[in-house]
Amino acid sequence: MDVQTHYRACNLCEAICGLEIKHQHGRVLSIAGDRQDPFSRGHICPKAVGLQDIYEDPNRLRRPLKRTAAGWAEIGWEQALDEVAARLRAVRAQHGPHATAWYAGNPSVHNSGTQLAAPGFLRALGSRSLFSASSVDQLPHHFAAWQLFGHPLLLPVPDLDRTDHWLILGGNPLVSNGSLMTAPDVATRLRAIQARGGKVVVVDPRRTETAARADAHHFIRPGTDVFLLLAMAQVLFADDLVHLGRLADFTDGLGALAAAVAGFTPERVAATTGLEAATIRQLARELAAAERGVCYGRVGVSVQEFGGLCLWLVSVLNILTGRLDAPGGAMFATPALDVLGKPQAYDRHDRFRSRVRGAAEFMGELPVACLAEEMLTPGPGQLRALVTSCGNPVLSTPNGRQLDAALAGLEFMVSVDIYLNETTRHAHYILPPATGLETAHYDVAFHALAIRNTARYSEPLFAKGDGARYDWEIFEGLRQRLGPDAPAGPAAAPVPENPEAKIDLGLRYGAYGQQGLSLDALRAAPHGVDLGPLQPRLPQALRTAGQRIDLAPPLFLADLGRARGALAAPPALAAGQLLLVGRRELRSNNSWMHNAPRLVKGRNRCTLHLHPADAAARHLAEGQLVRVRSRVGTVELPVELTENMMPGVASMPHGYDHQRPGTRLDVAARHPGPSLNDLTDETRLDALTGNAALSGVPVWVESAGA
Ligand SMILES: Nc1nc2c(c(=O)[nH]1)N[C@H]1C(S)=C(S)[C@@H](COP(=O)(O)OP(=O)(O)OC[C@H]3O[C@@H](n4cnc5c(=O)[nH]c(N)nc54)[C@H](O)[C@@H]3O)O[C@H]1N2
Ligand SMILES: Nc1nc2c(c(=O)[nH]1)N[C@H]1C(S)=C(S)[C@@H](COP(=O)(O)OP(=O)(O)OC[C@H]3O[C@@H](n4cnc5c(=O)[nH]c(N)nc54)[C@H](O)[C@@H]3O)O[C@H]1N2
Ligand code: SF4
Ligand SMILES: [Mo]
Repeated sequence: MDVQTHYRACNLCEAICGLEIKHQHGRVLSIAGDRQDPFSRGHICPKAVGLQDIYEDPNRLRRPLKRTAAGWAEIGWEQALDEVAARLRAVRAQHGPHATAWYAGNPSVHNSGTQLAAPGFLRALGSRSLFSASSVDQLPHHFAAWQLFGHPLLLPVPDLDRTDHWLILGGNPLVSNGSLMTAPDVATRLRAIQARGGKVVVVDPRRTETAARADAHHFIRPGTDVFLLLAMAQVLFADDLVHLGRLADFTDGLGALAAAVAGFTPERVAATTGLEAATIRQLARELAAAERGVCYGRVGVSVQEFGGLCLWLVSVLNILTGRLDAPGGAMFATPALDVLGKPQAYDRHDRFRSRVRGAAEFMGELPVACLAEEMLTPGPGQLRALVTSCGNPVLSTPNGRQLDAALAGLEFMVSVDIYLNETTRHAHYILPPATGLETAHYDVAFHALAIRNTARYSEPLFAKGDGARYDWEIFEGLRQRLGPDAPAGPAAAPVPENPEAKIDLGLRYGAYGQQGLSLDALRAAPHGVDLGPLQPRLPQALRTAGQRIDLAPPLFLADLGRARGALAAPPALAAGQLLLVGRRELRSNNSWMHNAPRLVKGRNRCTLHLHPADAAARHLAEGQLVRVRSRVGTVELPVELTENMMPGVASMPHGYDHQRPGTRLDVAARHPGPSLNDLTDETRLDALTGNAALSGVPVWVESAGA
């Protein structure tokens, strides 16, 4: 057979780059960017080749595993689904439906099969003990979208291709390739802003790879962005720079907002944030003065104690300057497949609370920072079982060691996952779906968050392996065995609902259905279709009462009390303490791609970055092994000295520690690195949204020999 070419979208991150894959005899020969993809235009990052590594990885699970007295045993799918369903039903019968928890990890949203089929399984499971990576990532974004625009999934994205001024807080898109902003090839788009005379400004406690390409960078003390943003709003009012434009017709609460921010002058917040008052004024005035400008905040401002307020204020700045829903500002995509549901009032907040800590539910979820305590604390309602899908919470959630211990004590655990890793080693069964190059893909989530309207469907490159199952077949198999009308014994042969039918239906009834968009139309366009630049959608798209925006929602105004308290009495650091923040690396992807040989080769990337002055004060030299200690744990790793860190701040990547026994990760286990989440503290939370405050953890750093 000749060499063949396959085109598909990469599903490893939010950028959904088009790939051109050469293959022959069932083997990948090369992976390159698809230059005919109208959106990504040939761009890829080094992680794309990881798709080949995952496909070929001998450690990747291909058959269900069952824990036995003699170790892991491979079993057949029907046996696995029957036994897992029976165990889940037994826990439900003995302890009630809510005693089984669910954790959905990051790749859930990068898999159309999981995304479309897991909800049916969850309905059959009937538990409200639902947890996901959202509460270590982006609940503040959803909370602000719900309060301002009426639905947590109505997330505005920066219109990069038309803006002249891009203010970035707590995001490093040159490395992460963008988040809650699907924008393949950020580097080129960023250069284009500068080429048309625009400006890019970064606010971050680290001079990041993005900051290095920006026109300006300002250090900020971790966790204090709320004060910067409040002061910027204050400056807009004080300097008469508020111009709502057409937003004025459907925006309320301007007076209440002005009153709420009045006390937060730049002078009042300067010392706390570490920014000069003049710099804060300049940031606000430049944003307002730009022809087209946009403020964008991401993980760094979301995973902190005032994450909800921060993401509210990011949108507030865009509204006050009239840039919401305007070209070059913050706009809403018009996705070809829209999953928003019926336009009814959104009420999924605080309908119930977590048992131990009393944390409020949001979007049907509880904060994952509460997961371990719900398993470890005895009493009625204690969690007894766990289902994980696409997640490695032992490495990804705060105080991972505590969760590690809690999982070991569960009555039952099952993981839908492709690796035997730090989390799934505690499972009684592991159900591995076909993945990556073996699956069809339509990006349900990220076309809806893209900076340009596009749609792309990918056929599987290779048939799934003999006897393998797709993720949606697994969830459908469990759903049918779990529902109220499911037979007690083995189920009849499942008749799964194919996700492709759902995608086709969604496309036909979607915004471009009348123009003929359907699954067949996308199949005929293997490089994807361009549906044009973002279009203004307000006020029609608003899901709020009367389709109006309230700039000053009571929940945010009430939460300002917490911020005022923190400004009046900042949490004191003990002598010698530093603040620890996270760091992403280009060749690493959260906790799970360290078993890809092409990605982990080279130097050790799991290092502690420290400013030379902080190192000198502790008598630490470049490369030395240091001990980092927080309230919850201690880890050791080498230190790298760099002026790119703000003095008083240290950074290290998350997702490491593959040395734990019982995993099957031959490549990853050879590469050192402790887990950042053995230091992060499960008690630090954004009280408003339930998101973990992973950033700004107080730590001590000393020589490991001390
Ligand atoms: N301290 C700190 N902690 C963080 C962060 C941080 O910045 N700092 N970032 C947070 C963020 S933003 C996120 S999103 C989370 C991510 O944390 P998680 O939700 O744990 O997600 P991943 O680490 O990406 O783990 C992916 C898991 O999915 C499995 N997997 C991969 N592909 C598939 C597939 O196709 N099907 C199935 N069933 N499984 C698959 C992998 O084997 C792995 O177990 O981490 C969070 N944790
Ligand atoms: N290569 C690679 N790409 C990825 C991932 C990966 O692990 N590796 N993960 C993917 C996932 S799940 C996500 S959610 C996205 C995240 O995408 P981004 O949000 O771009 O992620 P980060 O690179 O973590 O950027 C967060 C920045 O916030 C800064 N920061 C920390 N604390 C604060 C603070 O208090 N204030 C301010 N202003 N800044 C602060 C950090 O120094 C860091 O530069 O990336 C995705 N892409
Ligand atoms: S940027 Fe993201 S989508 Fe693009 S090739 Fe890299 S991992 Fe894949
Ligand atoms: Mo994430």
